Amino acid sequence: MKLNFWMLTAMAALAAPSTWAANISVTDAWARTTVPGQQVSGGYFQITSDTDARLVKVSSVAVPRVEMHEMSMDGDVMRMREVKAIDLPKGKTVSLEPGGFHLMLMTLKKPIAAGDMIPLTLVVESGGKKQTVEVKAEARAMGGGMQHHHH
Ligand SMILES: [Cu+2]
Repeated sequence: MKLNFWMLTAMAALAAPSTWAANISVTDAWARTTVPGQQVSGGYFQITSDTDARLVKVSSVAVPRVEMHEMSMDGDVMRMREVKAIDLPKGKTVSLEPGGFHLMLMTLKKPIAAGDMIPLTLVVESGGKKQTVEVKAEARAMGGGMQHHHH
């Protein structure tokens, strides 16, 4: 009985949005296609929370390692660094895009082809609690010269 109770509780928690949970909307999720041998790609999306929150982790069952990075200008040199969290101010759309915050999809085992759907699990923290948001990023080729080098 005890086991059943906890199982039901766990299922209910998964099924029903709790009252504390932030309302997170993620749009235009995409990932960059890669060529054979390339082990690193970038992931991007727009995310909005209806309450002050922070994106604290992103993972994917399809990608061995996912990091959150920020690109910024250091003098006239573009640099990027890993960030532990991305702030999601209430009601503000935060863009992960080439040249700013982005996901780094690392240690890829096989190339990402155009049209591939990359599942992403976002962990968002608000009011000291965490919730997950499932997103699918569609792989697209990106033209233009800005290469995303590994560190
Ligand atoms: Cu990066």
